[in-house]
Amino acid sequence: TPYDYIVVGSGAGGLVVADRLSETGKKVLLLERGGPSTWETGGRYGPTWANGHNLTKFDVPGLFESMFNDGNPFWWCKDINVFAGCLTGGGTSINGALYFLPPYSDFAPTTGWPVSWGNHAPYTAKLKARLPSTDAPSTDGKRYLEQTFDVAATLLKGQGYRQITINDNPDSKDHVFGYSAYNFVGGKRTGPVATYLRTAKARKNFTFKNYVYVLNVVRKGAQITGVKTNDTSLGPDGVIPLTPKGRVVLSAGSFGSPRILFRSGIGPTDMINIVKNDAAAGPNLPPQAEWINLPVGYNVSDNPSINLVFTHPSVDAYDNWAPIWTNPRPADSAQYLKSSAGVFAQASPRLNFWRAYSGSDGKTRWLQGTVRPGAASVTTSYPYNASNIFTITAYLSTGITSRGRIGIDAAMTARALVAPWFTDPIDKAVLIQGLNDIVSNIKSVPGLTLITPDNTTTIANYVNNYDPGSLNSNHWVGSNTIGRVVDENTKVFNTNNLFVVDASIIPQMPMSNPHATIMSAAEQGVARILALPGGP
Ligand code: 6FA
Ligand code: ABL
Repeated sequence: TPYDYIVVGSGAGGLVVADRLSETGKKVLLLERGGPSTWETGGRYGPTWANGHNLTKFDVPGLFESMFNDGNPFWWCKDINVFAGCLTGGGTSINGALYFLPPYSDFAPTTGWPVSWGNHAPYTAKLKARLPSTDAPSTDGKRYLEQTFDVAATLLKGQGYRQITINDNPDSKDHVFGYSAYNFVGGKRTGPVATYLRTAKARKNFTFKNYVYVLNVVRKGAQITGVKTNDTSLGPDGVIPLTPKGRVVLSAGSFGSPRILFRSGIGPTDMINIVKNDAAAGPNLPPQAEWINLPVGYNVSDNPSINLVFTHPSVDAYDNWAPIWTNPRPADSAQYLKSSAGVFAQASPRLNFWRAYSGSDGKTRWLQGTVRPGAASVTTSYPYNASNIFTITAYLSTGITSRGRIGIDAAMTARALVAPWFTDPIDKAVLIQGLNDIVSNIKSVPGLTLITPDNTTTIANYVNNYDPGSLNSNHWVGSNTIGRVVDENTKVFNTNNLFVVDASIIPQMPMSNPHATIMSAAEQGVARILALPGGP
């Protein structure tokens, strides 16, 4: 059966879009390549300690760190060579759920947005109304495992930082810190899955399908007539048609949406030629005369980030989160099962901070920091007490000038063809300065020791020798930049009825971990799609 709207991908962008489209009563189909995630969506992958409680890995916030050391990590996209969630909820079902409402600059013309997008406030207000934030996610209102907050707060106050409630002051982003903010509700992962998807599913005109992989859009010149999927039960050759005035919205993420465009004959010629040479995908391309040349995959950014690892005698490293899946601290798992309270009601971060820097080119760049117990890796010549370790990750965000490129290889794996970090050495210089500032007054905090890098390595050498892949922050944006690939209504240039709404349209690094900004952008994008004449 034909649909008025087909939305591809159930992540941060796609769920907002699909829910708002379905509010209008039009026939909406949401296709997700992955399987279920939280219990509510049909997911059943939970720790044995939670048996009988209807809880999965994706429901319990305190299981977040176990995403990275599981024997069967079925939630990662296998054909994207960096972390990306391929399941109901996309990234929002596996991420740290840090949730920071956007400041003005996230949508300002100076960061590349069309002028008409400048006032994000009504859209962010809609988001906030559906999905509130909290910086005390435990249901008893208490905060747990706060030693790293206290140590880092002392350190930062010595550098002129002041404490705020982060989401009460979204535009205060210089020399500020606060308790980490999340979109957990009732001590559980909530995100767009337990809000937008829930309301969409309650509507008769809305259909959601898991395990459907969209290969390409079917088009005749500028007109999209449907999508081609891997599921031949859905239509001849797996093609699902649109109604005559129907529209497709791609929300397959910063790697997934460009790949679908390439496979639909939209993008740079070198990428479409890779598709053409693929035995399976090539025959689905439109004739070469109908290829649409757009800079899909260019102007990509991701925060360059560097981890500093410390010890402090007061810190409980929480066994570096290693036992949480199979052998948690009994009092903590019991408390969570009883009342959705305690350590397991929160992901690992405890404190976030921001500071503005001006670079030698006169441009302002913002640094964001995240503090958490434990560490992903330790390299040190010091003896140290592993039960006291904690990490400060420093991310360079809004204002970075480095850019990379996303594309596909011959195996059709989506990857960075040009890594986006430090292509401009001034970004690197600013991050080095920021890291030096973070440790500048370390001696004023008794017992605080920097162990990675240790005192045989300068910060500058540490950054210069950092494994480039480890600079990845999982915050990829820009591969379908608004104004270059899509117009200000999020419509792909030179098409009649193809739209993109996800992280890929964002022209430059948002201020913070980006999923709140992506959802605000989706609220605004879908409002524009609905307001645009000519639709169903
Ligand atoms: N962002 C935050 O704001 N706070 C965080 O704490 C945070 N943490 C993480 C994190 O810990 C990790 C490990 C990762 C990978 C990301 C994190 N992020 C965080 C970033 C945030 O999750 C992403 O920026 C955000 O989810 C991106 O939203 P998008 O809507 O652009 O894209 P998604 O990846 O969420 O969703 C795409 C969906 O499309 C997926 O469900 C995918 O399965 C589906 N899809 C892709 N190709 C498809 C196809 N061909 N057919 C059908 N479905 C497809
Ligand atoms: C984010 O926004 C980042 O994308 C994640 O990388 C980060 O989680 C979360 N938020 C929480 O701050 C980190 C984990 O804490 C590490 O254990 C892990 O090694 C790293 O992600 C992998 O990128």
